[in-house]
Amino acid sequence: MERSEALAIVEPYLTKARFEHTVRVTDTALELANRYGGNLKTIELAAIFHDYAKYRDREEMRSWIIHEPLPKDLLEYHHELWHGPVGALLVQREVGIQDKDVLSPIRWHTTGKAGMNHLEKLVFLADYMEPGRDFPGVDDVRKAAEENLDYACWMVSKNTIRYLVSKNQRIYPDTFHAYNDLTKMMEDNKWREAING
Ligand code: DGI
Ligand code: FE
Ligand code: FE
Repeated sequence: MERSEALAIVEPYLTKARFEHTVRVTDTALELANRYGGNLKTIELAAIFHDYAKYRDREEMRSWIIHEPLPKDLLEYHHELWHGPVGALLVQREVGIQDKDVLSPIRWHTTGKAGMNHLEKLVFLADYMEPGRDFPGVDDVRKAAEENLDYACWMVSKNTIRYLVSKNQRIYPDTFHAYNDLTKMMEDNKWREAING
């Protein structure tokens, strides 16, 4: 599927601001793929559709989670988490994309998980650091993204958990699993000074 066709499918489901975010995530993911590798067509489609379900009705998403083979524990956590797993399902059902390499980055883009694959990391990171984002610490993530993909993802994971704690929010287990897994990777890669600094 061509970029323009994919964007035309997603646009009606998003607000103008979210559509512009989607375009920036796509360009950022493609820049990361140029640096770190990855199939450009696959990464482009995953990025374009990553927020496909963002504005679906909450009760509709709840119903998908209840009736489809999606983790039921999602229902115990903030509904903001639902658009990733439900999005992957609907992109498969409604758009007809069957490629697992496109669907899984959509599935995991909000929480991350342990053992993220390369494309999952690219979308996870691009969603966080696209040029329209203004999170505290985002410039450090952008700098890290020029050096080491895992290190940058680790910072995203850490910043997200810190933010959620500051908001007294529950943290979904996969969000912790992503952090623990990336922290272990940093230790194994002797990035201790980055962790301690
Ligand atoms: O859809 P976007 O706004 O582009 O970005 P996103 O899908 O990464 O994140 C949506 C929100 O989800 C963001 O504010 C962080 C939040 N989030 C990520 N992990 C968790 C979480 N919220 C809760 N409550 N628990 C989590 O584990
Ligand atoms: Fe999202
Ligand atoms: Fe997004």
